[in-house]
Amino acid sequence: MTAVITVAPTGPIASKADNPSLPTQPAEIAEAVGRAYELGASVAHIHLRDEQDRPTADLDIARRTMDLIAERCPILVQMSTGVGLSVPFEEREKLVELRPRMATLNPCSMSFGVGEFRNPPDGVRRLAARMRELDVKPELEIYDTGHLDACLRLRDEGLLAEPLQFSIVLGVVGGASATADNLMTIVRRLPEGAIWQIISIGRANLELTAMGLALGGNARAGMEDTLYLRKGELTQGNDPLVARTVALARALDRPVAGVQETEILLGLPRR
Ligand code: KMH
Ligand code: ZN
Repeated sequence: MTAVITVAPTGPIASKADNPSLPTQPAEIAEAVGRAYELGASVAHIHLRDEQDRPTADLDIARRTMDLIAERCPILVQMSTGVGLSVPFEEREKLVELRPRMATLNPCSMSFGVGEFRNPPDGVRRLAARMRELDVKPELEIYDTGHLDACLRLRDEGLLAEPLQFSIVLGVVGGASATADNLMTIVRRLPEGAIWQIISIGRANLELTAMGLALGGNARAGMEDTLYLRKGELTQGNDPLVARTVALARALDRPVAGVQETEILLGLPRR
């Protein structure tokens, strides 16, 4: 069965000092996303940075980035409402007003590395309801089993439409660690008909991405998740990470899905 590959080119944490090939400005992000599309990605998970490369929810920067991507390729934009640890939730949630096809919904507050990732329950409900009104499909980012339970409560409150689309995010310091056992535990608990992808942060990125694909999940690739192609070797941009993940899928006899097929597989509201 086909696999949906998402590119996550930037993320909220790394800087060009960590890896000089990190795309941070709108034109750089659009270029990286365009190349990822040509390599087989059909979804782009977008974090925005301001002129000083700091995480931002600035709507003008968001609009410009989305426009530049749309000029380059028809990839489906999945806007991060996680944005960055330093950006208030009340600013982050405004990003869905631009009506990207998808946006992330992080159901729980948590420790996140050395910082705190704030997702207040009333704000999460408000954002879920607004996304439903705007036909923006939530990509549910779960970092532990309790986050899955929180999403099921949102569904039972009528705030999330089926099929639920999960990212199982492992390896964040503050969430479940990136182990095969944790992946299996969460996959086993997903509700019937759920769609999911593996996001493995850091050292175990390759192994758990391969495992997630082998289990029938979709997969994410990009410098948000790892700055290294292999131990001690910085990746030269997002291309090698995307190309490797596409190759993993194909090696597992899972062709990668194009944009139209992805819209159906992810249950995106028709526009
Ligand atoms: N913003 C990070 C703290 C998301 O994209 O919604 C977590 C994150 C999740 O990147
Ligand atoms: Zn993100």
